Amino acid sequence: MLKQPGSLRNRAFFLRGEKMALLRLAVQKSGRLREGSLTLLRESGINFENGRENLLQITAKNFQLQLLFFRDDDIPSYVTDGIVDAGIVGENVLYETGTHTLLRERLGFAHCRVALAVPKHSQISSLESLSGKRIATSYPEILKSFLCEWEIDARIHIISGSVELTPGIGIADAICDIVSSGSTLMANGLREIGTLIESEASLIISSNLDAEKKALLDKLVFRFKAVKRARTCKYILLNAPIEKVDDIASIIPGLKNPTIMPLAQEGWCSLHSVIQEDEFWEKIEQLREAGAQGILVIPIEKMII
Ligand code: PRT
Ligand code: ZN
Repeated sequence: MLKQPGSLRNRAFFLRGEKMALLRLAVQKSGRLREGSLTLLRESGINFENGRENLLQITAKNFQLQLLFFRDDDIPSYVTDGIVDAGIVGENVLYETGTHTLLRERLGFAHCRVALAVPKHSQISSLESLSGKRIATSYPEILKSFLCEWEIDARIHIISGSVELTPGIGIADAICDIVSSGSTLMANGLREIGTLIESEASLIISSNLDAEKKALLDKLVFRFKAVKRARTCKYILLNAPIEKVDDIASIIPGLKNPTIMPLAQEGWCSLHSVIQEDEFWEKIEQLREAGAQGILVIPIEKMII
């Protein structure tokens, strides 16, 4: 009897008798990276079952891709050992595990930093004043190399979680931990005194991929970049009097030049362009001053350049 494709789904794609490779991508099983990773894949046009958190693997329906779910700390070594071909992890984990060379592409979500913090009223006000002090952290390697680089002789107290509580119970004078919004530090009466590294979710890849998997990976990276770019840009449309077009076009040059089209009303035209989200308000003010009217700003779904 013919085997149903479902029974082969975790091994390889079969297409008209031909066996095709599956790119194996490790994603965090549960935690802060899981949803962002799955959303990025979906926005990249990759469909897969809406997996329950206890699923260990899923195969995409329309791309030669298998997702495998692990704890984030284990992903770099699985990539290095060839158990998976690629993975998505926070850059902080790469620094901590000494695997930063695996990084292929920063993915633009789960932004955070590894930072030093001390109790609000502590005498410690500079990096130098950490000398001789105890610093609690779950990131001993990042902290060790930072202290070494700055020639600070402090003691590292390794702790696996709830680092922010340690100064309050007298275990440490300072902490080195992940900070995102800063509200955990504030809630625990802590003040940030310095950043060791910035981090975001990153795609890491094995150095031993065959040509077929490399091609699949390039395709995936191409899609990730298009989604990431679109998330940071907006499409802008506006009306302008013809005599102001040059000034306005110079404010929003877009990818090459703005598209300029005449309006039905004589002496007016419409300009279309792309702007970076973080320049948005500044540009809008400049455009209004330059005489733009009827400004529309629209999200972009994908952006290929
Ligand atoms: O179970 P597993 O080992 O897979 O997960 P985990 O518990 O080790 O990691 P998880 O899910 O907490 O975080 C995964 C990754 O998300 C981290 O390695 C970072 O790259 C990234 N990330 C982004 C964060 C945060 N933001 C973050 N805010 N990781 C942790 N935090 C914690 C931080 O430890 C602190 O307790 O949130 C608190 C601070 O947040 P703010 O917003 O109050 O400053
Ligand atoms: Zn972890």
